[in-house]
Amino acid sequence: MEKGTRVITNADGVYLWDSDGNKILDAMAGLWCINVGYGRKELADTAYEQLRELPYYNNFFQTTHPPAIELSKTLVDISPSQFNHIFFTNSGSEAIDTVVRMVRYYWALEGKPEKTVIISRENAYHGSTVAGSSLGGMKLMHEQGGILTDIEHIAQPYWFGNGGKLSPDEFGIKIAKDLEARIKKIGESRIAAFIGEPVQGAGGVIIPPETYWPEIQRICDKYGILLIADEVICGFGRLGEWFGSDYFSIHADLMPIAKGMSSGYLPIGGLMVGDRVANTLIDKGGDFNHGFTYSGHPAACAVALKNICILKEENIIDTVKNETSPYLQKRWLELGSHPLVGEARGVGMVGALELVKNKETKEGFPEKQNVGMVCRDFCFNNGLVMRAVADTMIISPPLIISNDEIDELIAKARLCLNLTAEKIGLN
Ligand code: PXG
Repeated sequence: MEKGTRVITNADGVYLWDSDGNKILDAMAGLWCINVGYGRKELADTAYEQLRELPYYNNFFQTTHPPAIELSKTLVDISPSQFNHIFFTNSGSEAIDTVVRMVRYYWALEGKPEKTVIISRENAYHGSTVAGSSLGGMKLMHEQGGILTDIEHIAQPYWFGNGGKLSPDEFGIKIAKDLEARIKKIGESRIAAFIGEPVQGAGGVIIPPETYWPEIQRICDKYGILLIADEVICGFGRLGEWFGSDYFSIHADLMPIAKGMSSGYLPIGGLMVGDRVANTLIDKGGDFNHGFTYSGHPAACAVALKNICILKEENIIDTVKNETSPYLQKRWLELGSHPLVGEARGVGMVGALELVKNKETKEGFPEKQNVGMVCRDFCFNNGLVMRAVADTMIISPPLIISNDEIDELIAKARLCLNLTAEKIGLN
């Protein structure tokens, strides 16, 4: 079937326009990344000026340049106190590849080279390079190209889908304890690290119960394994704090970052390296033979720096925390009463709606009915980008969305739920 492709031609604030002239509210912030919104002239100017001043130089061989130095300082400033080093990459996936090499190198330097196993979670998303798709927990991706050895996946903290009769808090503890069980099964001497997104994004906005992260932290601390918080989506204000780790009080050893780091204006990512790992690498290691031609590209660094300045100067993260995200969440949860919605959940500037056939029993629709895609298509055709992950509808709007725009988002989402219910004959 000829599906056709929508061509997005220009954008401003929270809105996109396509080549047919349709105006669309982008409730996905591009791909979870346009945190400061579209149309920021100052970011374009910054890139232009930097490209004229110094378009390229590398960060190898004891060289660097002012944008990389300034951005490093700023990242250290805004991140939790154990992070005093950054390794630049061009994407989240490259940051994840860096994690795998760095974690194993760390343990080798610590005299424990047999500690190579990294534990991740089912349905996690950590990128699409070989390391990223291996650490990710998406079966469909594993079937395409296989996975790296010494990667394990435990259950995800998905209360709506798997909580059964347990309260969210009981379920959070139970699922976190899977980590301990897996450590014991594989053997403590082989386990290098645990990795998780503070809130799972691409997997369908899976928000862990409050008890989950403290229990994960306790287990990582007990066994001395490295804790990696993948902040590619949660970082730079998405949860109303600089990092998801701030929101959940996670004390991570490594934090991959990307996306909101530059609000997507130019590709850049990185791995924030905590003192525990950095000290070993510096004291015991020689050169870490790793890096990319464009790591810490001057224009991308300059834009990321300016983007962080905008987040600070316009008080965007405080506004999200105290004004717009409470409003978004209040309005979003109202959609939970819709006949098609089994659960509405959200935190900060992310949200999910579970579309179900039966609200009481939580029974879902047959996969082939593609209800999520039906709803997503109604959204697109009615001026709203809302994503479908199977039958879970998800949002992650730009952080600068106003309360009026939130009202518009909710009204459009409700309209599309109604149209979906009507189309599939649910009333
Ligand atoms: N970690 C997380 C948590 C991510 O969400 C990556 C790593 C990889 O980043 P790069 O920059 O290499 O893409 C991501 C990326 C989706 C979708 O369908 C999500 C991402 C990428 C593409 C699609 O929601 N997240």
